[in-house]
Amino acid sequence: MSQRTIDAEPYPLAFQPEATALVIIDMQRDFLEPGGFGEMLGNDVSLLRSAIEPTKALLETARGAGLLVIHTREGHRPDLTDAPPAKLARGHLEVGIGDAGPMGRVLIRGEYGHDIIPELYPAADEPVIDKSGKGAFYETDLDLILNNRGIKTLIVCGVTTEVCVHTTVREANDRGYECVVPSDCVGSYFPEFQRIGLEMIKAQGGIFGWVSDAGRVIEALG
Ligand code: C5J
Repeated sequence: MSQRTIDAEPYPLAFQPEATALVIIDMQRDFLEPGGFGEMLGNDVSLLRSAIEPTKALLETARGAGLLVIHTREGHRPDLTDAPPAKLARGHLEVGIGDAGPMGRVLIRGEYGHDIIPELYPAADEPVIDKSGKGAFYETDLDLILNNRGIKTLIVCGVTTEVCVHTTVREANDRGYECVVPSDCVGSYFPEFQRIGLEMIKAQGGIFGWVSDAGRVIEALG
């Protein structure tokens, strides 16, 4: 196996491309486009769009380098049997999870709004993990897929930084994976959460991961 290094904080991350996966979290219309769940929660969804181009560049490089690429989607079964009542009630939304919105039923599998944006659409051979929670390991087969492929290092992109990206990186860290988050490939509706969320990952000697950026990760994969 070939050993390489990603320039990152708090210190360079050694990795082997064969044992590394790119994981793209929840780049769905429901979070990135007007009329979806993100907007229903009162957010300015345009704030997430800066993550699209750097993630696209990294995705193309990862595909070229032969990395395992995994996509996730947050959402629920049409009958909502996998949606905790507490999640459905949260926020007292006028139009919430399961209700009809401009892009179909909000956060429901199979609906237009639930799918991944065209810029980052999964290739036919790339696993898509449908998750009902914020973390990509919770009640999914992600850990099984990664283990079967001998994956040790995760490059984690997507939205939102302090919610599903953070939860997934924390879950991965507890399972023994080394995670690097490219700062320009993640997005938040709250600029201060974006900044602090990234600080939290790399603080205390990399308490649960590393932070880099698309350019430096692409260089390491090149
Ligand atoms: C949220 C996510 N923010 N994908 N989901 O509810 O971060």
